[in-house]
Parts: sequence; C-alpha cells; structure tokens
Amino acid sequence: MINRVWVQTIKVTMVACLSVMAPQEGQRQAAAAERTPASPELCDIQHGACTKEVADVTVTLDILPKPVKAMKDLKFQVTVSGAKRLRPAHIDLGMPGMDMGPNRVELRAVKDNLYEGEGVIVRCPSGRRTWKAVVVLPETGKVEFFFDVIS
Ligand SMILES: [Cu+2]
Repeated sequence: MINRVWVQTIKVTMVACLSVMAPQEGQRQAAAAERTPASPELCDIQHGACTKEVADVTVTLDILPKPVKAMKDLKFQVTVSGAKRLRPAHIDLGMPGMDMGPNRVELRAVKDNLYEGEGVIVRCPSGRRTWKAVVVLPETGKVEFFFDVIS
C-alpha cells in the first residue's frame, strides 16, 4: 500500500516536472528562432553586432570587448546608415521588466555614421542576464536591442 502511494507520488511529480519543462523548451526554441537575422529580438551580442531598422535607417549596435560581461568597462559602438549627421545620441541601458536605475551611455561621433561611448552593465541581483539597450537617435527615433550578458 505504501509502495503504491509512493509510485503514485512519483508519477504526479514527473507529470508536474514535464508540464513545467515543456513550455521552457518551447521558449528556448522560440528564443533560438528569434536569433535569426530576420527577427533578431534576442540578439547574440556575444558573437557579433545587432542590427535593426527604424524609419529607413539601419542601426547597428556592437559592444566590446567580447565576451560582453557585467561589471566591466564596455565600449558601445553604434553605426547608423542612411541618416544625416546626428545631434548627440545616447543609449539607455536597462533590463526588460525591471527597474535597474538610470544607466546612460553618451555617444560621440567618431567618424561618419559611427558613434561610440563607454559604459558598464551592472550585475543583476536577481541573476537575470537579459538587458535592453535603447539607442536614442534624436532625428530618427529609438531602437531597442535585447541581449544576454555574462554575469
Ligand atoms: Cu535586474
């Protein structure tokens, strides 16, 4: 009798685990699919730059050095193609769905269409690693990039 109850408990536990794991697996696959260039929602900043279009302007964000780690001095490079010379642009760093306080990277023009600034991505106490960089281009608009850092 005790054994039967025990087996039943294990079965219930396994079903519960599977039902929890299944959506996570789905999310992981969805996240992987989103990394394709067609829909770079979660961009793989660890292995290259991230590109998005806004108002016929192509905005590329790269963060160096790689791997991109929290609590390190980072260089943010923004390339803007098809836009006129910009007034001072900046990047607002934050985490999706979490207030991490203000964290702004001021960008300066290095050469035509290339802007650079320095900043630090802090370590999140929650352990989450997904960050959002909002590139703010005064004449053009805002472009949001999502990526994972190594904490
Ligand atoms: Cu956080």
